[in-house]
Amino acid sequence: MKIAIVCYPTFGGSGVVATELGLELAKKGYEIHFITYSQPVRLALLNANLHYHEVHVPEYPLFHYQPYELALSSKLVDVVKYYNIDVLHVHYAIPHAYAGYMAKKMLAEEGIHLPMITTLHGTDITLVGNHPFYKPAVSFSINKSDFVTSVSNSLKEDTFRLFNINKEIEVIPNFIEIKPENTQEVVKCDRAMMAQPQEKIITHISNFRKVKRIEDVVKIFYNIQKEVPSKLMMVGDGPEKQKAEYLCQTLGILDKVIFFGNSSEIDKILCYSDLFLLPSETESFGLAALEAMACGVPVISSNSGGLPEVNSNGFSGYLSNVGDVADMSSNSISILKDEAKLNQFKKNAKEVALRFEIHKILPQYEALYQKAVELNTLKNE
Ligand code: GMT
Repeated sequence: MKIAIVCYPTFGGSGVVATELGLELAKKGYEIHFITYSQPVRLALLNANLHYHEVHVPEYPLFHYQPYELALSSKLVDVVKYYNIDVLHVHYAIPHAYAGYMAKKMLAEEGIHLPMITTLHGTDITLVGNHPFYKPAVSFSINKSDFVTSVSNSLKEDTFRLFNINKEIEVIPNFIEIKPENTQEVVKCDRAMMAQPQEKIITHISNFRKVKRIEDVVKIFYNIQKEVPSKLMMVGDGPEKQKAEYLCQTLGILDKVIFFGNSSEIDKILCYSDLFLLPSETESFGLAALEAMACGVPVISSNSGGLPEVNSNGFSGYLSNVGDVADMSSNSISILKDEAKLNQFKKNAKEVALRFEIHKILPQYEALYQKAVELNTLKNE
């Protein structure tokens, strides 16, 4: 089967999910075509089944805003025709579902019927898509998709609550590839490079946007380091990073905090981490938390959105109300101060992550592709 995948190529969760999905499908023999404006960060083109088509948007002085959707839908039409694509899978509704629908309509004019699956990831529904300037177009393109999936039950409920949707939404959670511990792929863990043996390592990974509540991360760590010798690893980049740096300076903890910037080697950081902080305002799923848990790192998170579907309270970590820095701090300290509890939570985190192992989730996508192709065949008969 030939599948075209449209996604954002950046470090965000939706792009990571789309890329990992495509890579795994290619390994299984599907022909995968990524279509986006630059090569996805986790995409290594080392498989004959993998193709990457770059969308170019030529600059023209008249355009105050470059018409990306137009260029994307034209590119889709070309790729679908040239490679005989069977299914189009768009990740993140804005503007991908809209551009996908336009491509579908253009292709239909030429007698080519292309089924489209839209996967909703989070902020395309809860923050950005919900804005009145986008809402009608987002509702329209979700309703015009042949199949719709969301990454958690919470996101599915949010979609029905915020939009006028007349389609079914199937929940297919984020997934993780767990590498067997005895393979050469397992990363070399360089803990000694980052901290003294008696220090605990706390980690946060995100795109440093407002929704991540980066200042809460710093405040929680400030409380932790007063009780437990520790270091904070801040991984990622974004608009809130500078504020976090200033706050660390004001609190006098700059020497205990390492700002890494964006990294495509998060395994190498997670392997020596003892605790992961994700106090987000909202999180449709929390892929970063799952990635931490898969490396055996317990998670201290807020209880917003889909996080309770991933982080099991009192087992793989703890959940607190958004903004409750005191509760998140005392939960962190209670785990970090008690070595036996910490080791148990590390084991539990790995156990919960196993539920989202890629080979358990992938068949749901494969079944959906099959359904989409069959429906299309029926339509064409
Ligand atoms: O977290 C972000 O801001 C990035 C965003 C994205 O679209 O790339 O992540 C969203 O999609 C991820 C993959 O499905 C989810 O795991 C994240 O929870 C979700 N982020 C939010 O809902 C804030």
